[in-house]
Amino acid sequence: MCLFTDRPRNAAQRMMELSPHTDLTAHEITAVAPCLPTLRVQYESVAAADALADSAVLAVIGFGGSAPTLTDPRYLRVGLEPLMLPATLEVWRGRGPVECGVDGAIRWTSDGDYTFAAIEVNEIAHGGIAGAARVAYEALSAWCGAHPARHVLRIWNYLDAINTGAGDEERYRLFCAGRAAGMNGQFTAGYPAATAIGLRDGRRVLQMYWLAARQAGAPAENPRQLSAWRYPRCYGPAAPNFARAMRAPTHPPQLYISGTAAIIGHTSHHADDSAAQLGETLANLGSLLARAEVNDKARFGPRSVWKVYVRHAGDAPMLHGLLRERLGADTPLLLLHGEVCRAELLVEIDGVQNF
Ligand code: 3EB
Repeated sequence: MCLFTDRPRNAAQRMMELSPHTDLTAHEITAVAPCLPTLRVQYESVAAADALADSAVLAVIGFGGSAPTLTDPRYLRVGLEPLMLPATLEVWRGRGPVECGVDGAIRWTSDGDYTFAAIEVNEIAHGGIAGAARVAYEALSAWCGAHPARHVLRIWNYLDAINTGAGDEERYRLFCAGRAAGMNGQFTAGYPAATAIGLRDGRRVLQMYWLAARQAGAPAENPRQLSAWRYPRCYGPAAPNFARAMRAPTHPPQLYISGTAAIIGHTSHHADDSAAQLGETLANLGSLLARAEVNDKARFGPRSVWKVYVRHAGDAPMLHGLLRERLGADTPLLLLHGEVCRAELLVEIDGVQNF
């Protein structure tokens, strides 16, 4: 039983509670001056080399052991195995052409409007996952200060064995502590949207990539869920610093949605029932989209893409069936074998909704 006990907040967190960029109403979100074209995020069953031949391509992400290992700086392989569907790449297209660079351990590609950047940090070299997360977020914070497309909209964090360790020694909690230390007051206007998912590759390497833009986005929260940075102490010494979603600075509007699971308030629901957790997760996504809505017809469907992280591969056919029933045949889905950051959570969904 986790009682809600408030934790001391740092100055950045207190500012954020007062920030006009959090807990925005739909009207306020619509009022953010949009200036960028939308990044086109799509799942494509093509060869990576063919996707990379397009000069508008900012990033190509391959999933699992059968995804190629390529040296093109726009390409990243993530160790999560795809489930159910034929091997699919995630392709990001901007306005092109794309410039590439390396700053220390960070490699990036940018079209001037958007930047895709990635870093991998070896845990052993930094005393464990907390040290690796601190180093990764310090590098991100420093990079933000030096790069023109520096407003971070969305971060993905992948780490091995996310639920290993008891209580505050759980690797996810240690990751959160390192992340909070490395952020070091950088995100005073609001945290980016994020995902943190566990791999099972035995490689103790924190892999992080992000999307940043020339103009800041507007974080959005979910009225059905407590903001993660306000989670009480029982979930660990440092709260997870992310926004539930990020409204990109685009016209037409585009919403980047953080990893979303069966959490109401701050409490996990339906332990041991992945179908019920999926229902709760979809209710959370519905509530988030309703809150951020600028066009009431845009909900899921072909103008969105979703990643579904499934803890037990054996649940995938059932979850996929339920998702097709609930979202229809035309909603792009990518099911991945991944571990959610609370041991009792069996499924998590993140995505991008275009309005
Ligand atoms: C949750 O809502 C589920 O630590 O970056 C979702 C999205 C989750 C991002 C993160 C964690 C993170 O608390 C877990």
